[in-house]
Amino acid sequence: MQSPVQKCMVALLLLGLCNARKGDPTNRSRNVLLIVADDGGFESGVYNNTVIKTPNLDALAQRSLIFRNAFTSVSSCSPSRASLLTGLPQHQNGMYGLHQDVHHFNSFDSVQSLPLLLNQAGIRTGIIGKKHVGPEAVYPFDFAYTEENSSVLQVGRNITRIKLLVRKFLQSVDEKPFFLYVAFHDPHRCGHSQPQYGAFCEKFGNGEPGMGWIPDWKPELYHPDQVQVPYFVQDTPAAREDLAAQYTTVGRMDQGLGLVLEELRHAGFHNSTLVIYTSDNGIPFPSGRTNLYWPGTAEPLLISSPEHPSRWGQVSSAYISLLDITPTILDWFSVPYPRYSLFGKRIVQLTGKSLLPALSLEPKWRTVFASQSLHEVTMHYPMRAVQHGSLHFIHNLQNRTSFPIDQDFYVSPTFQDLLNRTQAGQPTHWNKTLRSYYYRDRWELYDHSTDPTESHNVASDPRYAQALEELQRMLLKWQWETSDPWVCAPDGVLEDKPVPRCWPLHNEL
Ligand SMILES: *[C@@H]1O[C@H](CO)[C@@H](O)[C@H](O)[C@H]1NC(C)=O
Ligand SMILES: *[C@@H]1O[C@H](CO)[C@@H](O)[C@H](O)[C@H]1NC(C)=O
Ligand SMILES: *[C@@H]1O[C@H](CO)[C@@H](O)[C@H](O)[C@H]1NC(C)=O
Ligand SMILES: *[C@@H]1O[C@H](CO)[C@@H](O)[C@H](O)[C@H]1NC(C)=O
Ligand SMILES: *[C@@H]1O[C@H](CO)[C@@H](O)[C@H](O)[C@H]1NC(C)=O
Ligand SMILES: *[C@@H]1O[C@H](CO)[C@@H](O)[C@H](O)[C@H]1NC(C)=O
Ligand SMILES: *[C@@H]1O[C@H](CO)[C@@H](O)[C@H](O)[C@H]1NC(C)=O
Ligand SMILES: *[C@@H]1O[C@H](CO)[C@@H](O)[C@H](O)[C@H]1NC(C)=O
Ligand SMILES: [Ca+2]
Repeated sequence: MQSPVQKCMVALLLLGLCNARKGDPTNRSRNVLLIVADDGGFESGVYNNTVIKTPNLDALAQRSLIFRNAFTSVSSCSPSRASLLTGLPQHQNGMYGLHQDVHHFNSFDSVQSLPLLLNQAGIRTGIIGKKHVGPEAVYPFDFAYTEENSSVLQVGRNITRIKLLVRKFLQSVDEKPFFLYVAFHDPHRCGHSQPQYGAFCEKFGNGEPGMGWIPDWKPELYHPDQVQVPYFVQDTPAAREDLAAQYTTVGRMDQGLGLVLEELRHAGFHNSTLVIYTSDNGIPFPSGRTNLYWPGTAEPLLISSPEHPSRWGQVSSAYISLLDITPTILDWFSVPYPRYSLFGKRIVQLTGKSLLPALSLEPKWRTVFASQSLHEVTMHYPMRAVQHGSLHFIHNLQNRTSFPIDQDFYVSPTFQDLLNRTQAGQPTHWNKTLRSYYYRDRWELYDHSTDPTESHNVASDPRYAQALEELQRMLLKWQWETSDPWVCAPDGVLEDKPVPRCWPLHNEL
């Protein structure tokens, strides 16, 4: 029997890590702290919202490279987290939709995830907050306080509890480097699960009767008149009130982030830890979460490296995918991606890239891909998309069916307001109609250089014919490279033998 330490040494030797660490004259240990917001967006000072108070995010940004063109590859919680932790899009890692309850999606058993690879390389791993991925064997963590064995409100929204758990993790680290993943449940909606705490759980722990108390939280309240209504949300009293509640919850997360970073500093890891802040999917408003439009996929992304101060506080325009996070963290730890296949002989390859070079020099990255299949199990609405510079192209594989609405968003004040106004024939003050939201063109192409709000679909404009063809080609190439089972949909059937190819259905699509 080998002791865990011996096993680790063997693993390290196999990966050539022991040599690398010995050969490194500074022998500095390198750690990673990954902080992920749940349904967080651009409600922060660093992203130029001038109303909301997010002093801790803003301070982190002063020690970070700030990305303005970062995108999730999928606008749904479990699929996004699985993609973040594997570097593989949802259609390749198997997490096609939500993990919990009846939805029951899981990644394939043989997927080699980031926590698994880091664990094998002798790096201590921890997760605090919302995990929402499985199976356990694919996503193992040495230290885990998640919804699987705690209350998600406590480990995901109670910032005092989170602070104490981070402290516990940091006190228990040995000489090994660590990867700590703090996954806030804030600022996710609450109306569907715990309406007593408000639409965004903005009252949870505020000290009022029945709300409990979070000792470290000083709630910031906002008046509905104050909020900045994004272009994709209707400007009505109901939506403004919804946004004001969201701001208060973002404020709790911001204060939590401050506490987490203070724990890191206090434990002496401030100068050896790569800190990454992002969110899993767009905000839960129309065109946001569950959509591949800009509001559904654009994410905040701050990367703070103590070793790369030259670009601190700068804003990068490079196009970044959250599929790049796994390659970035592997690069930081010098852990190679293994050679293996999931099905058949095809070797799994990461299509993302390490973002570390961007910390020194502005890169020319211009292309990101996206892929969504479901959210809830009933919400099959496959979409594939590519952004290349200012062009955003979306393929709605099954556009003849109505775009599905999830349970959580359905009961939200903003969506109820849209339904009520539409039913009553009142002005919605919305940029879309329910009809146009439910029924979409199969091909959507938006040119951000002239149309930043994605209001005009130019897919059938002859001036974009060549660009459209090129984008379709790029997208299909990526689908083949990432073994997308939907690659032939909606007008063909994929047959793997003798060589994978699409056979026509003649279904007039
Ligand atoms: C590198 O640091 C580790 C942990 O502090 C220590 O055990 C090891 O001896 C150091 N190696 C060298 C070559 O200094
Ligand atoms: C915020 O606005 C300023 C001034 O327009 C701009 O220079 C900066 O890049 C913006 N920041 C982000 C993150 O977009
Ligand atoms: C949750 O699991 C971790 C081990 O992963 C364990 O240390 C911790 O005590 C558990 N917490 C609860 C509340 O059961
Ligand atoms: C938050 O956690 C702290 C520390 O565990 C606890 O004292 C407090 O009661 C919790 N607050 C709520 C609202 O659950
Ligand atoms: C922090 O790390 C950087 C790069 O490794 C080093 O140059 C700097 O001296 C360190 N600062 C402190 C206060 O240790
Ligand atoms: C779906 O896309 C096709 C092709 O662009 C279009 O003709 C049709 O109107 C779209 N919508 C529906 C509901 O079929
Ligand atoms: C929508 O209408 C229902 C039924 O009349 C009402 O109960 C609800 O408060 C309304 N919600 C909004 C946000 O207008
Ligand atoms: C949506 O709103 C934006 C900003 O107000 C505007 O530029 C755009 O033209 C609007 N789109 C539609 C379809 O009305
Ligand atoms: Ca989410």
